[in-house]
Amino acid sequence: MKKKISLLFLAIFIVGIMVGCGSNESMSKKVELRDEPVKSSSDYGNGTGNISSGGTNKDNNTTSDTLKVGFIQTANESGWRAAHTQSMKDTFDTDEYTYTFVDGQGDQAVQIAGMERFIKEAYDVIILDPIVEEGWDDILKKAQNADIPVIVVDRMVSSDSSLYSCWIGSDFEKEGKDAAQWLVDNKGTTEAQNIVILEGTKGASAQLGRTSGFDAVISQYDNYTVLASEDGDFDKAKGKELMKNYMGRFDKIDVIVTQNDNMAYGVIEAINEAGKKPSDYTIISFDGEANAFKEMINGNIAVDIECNPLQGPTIEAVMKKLLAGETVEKKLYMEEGVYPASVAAQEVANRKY
Ligand code: GZL
Repeated sequence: MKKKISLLFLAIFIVGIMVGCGSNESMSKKVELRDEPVKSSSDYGNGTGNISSGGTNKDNNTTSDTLKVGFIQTANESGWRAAHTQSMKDTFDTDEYTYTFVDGQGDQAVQIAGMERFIKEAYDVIILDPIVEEGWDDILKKAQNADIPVIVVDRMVSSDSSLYSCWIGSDFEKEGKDAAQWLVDNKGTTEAQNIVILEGTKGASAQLGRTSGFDAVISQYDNYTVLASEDGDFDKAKGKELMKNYMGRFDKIDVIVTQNDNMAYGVIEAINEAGKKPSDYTIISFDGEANAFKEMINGNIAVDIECNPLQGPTIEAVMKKLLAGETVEKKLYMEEGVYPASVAAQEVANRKY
């Protein structure tokens, strides 16, 4: 009798394992998105745009003989931005520097106040990521008169290039052209395609370049019609609202261009909440975040145009050349690629932001 019971338990145990494996095999291929939130500005600055200092040496005292490097960031509006800020912190918040970070809070006045303070405190270098391109001449002249080199990064200023040492960032015009060329290469030049565009923060270099680059290519083909191209401010919630607005205004949308991944996440939510599927559209996004690669694996985004935020080491190398009196390129572009959904599964593990 005992033998029969133990055989029965063994059989149940074996069946249980097989069912478990089976359920593993049949597990949905849906890739879970990272659930840690984008860090808020207060994770970096003290949230009020005031200066938060770093760069302490081993015994936690700030030494006066280390190079004083001040970095003024735009805000913390996206995962891309958080990665950019982290790259700068990893590079400059070390014993080699007295590193001070200013959270621009999305406000040019806060950024300018940060520059005023770095000039007053005679910093050795100021690194600026300008929220918008206009309105920098006066403060750049002030820094120049104080003999403090300014390195502009990521976004550009419209000021004359004699007012700053150099610029390091992405070729936004090329990013826009690459997006349009991918679309033409993959959707052809005959079938009618209605496009809606969700633009980034108005006046930001990324918004200006991606918009003009995309238009320069797509306007050459009669089968593509841009129904609307409006400001989503690089923000997920605003992108979601704008997509809802677009879906209410237009009966037929084929292509959705979001000028950063955060707005793409908002677009995907809006489409799902409308009872539709993101895969019913061709969604083209920018930045190349790991979460966007997961959306490509899940069939929600068709292609992502990379915009590399890991600029810290490049900026440090250029800064050292500058301070050593060597000549540096006035413009230095980051290495970037175009990632269609077909490569997302093999690439997602390599994404560093
Ligand atoms: C691009 C950068 C843009 C990103 C957005 O270099 O300025 O700002 O594409 C971010 O995600 O908000």
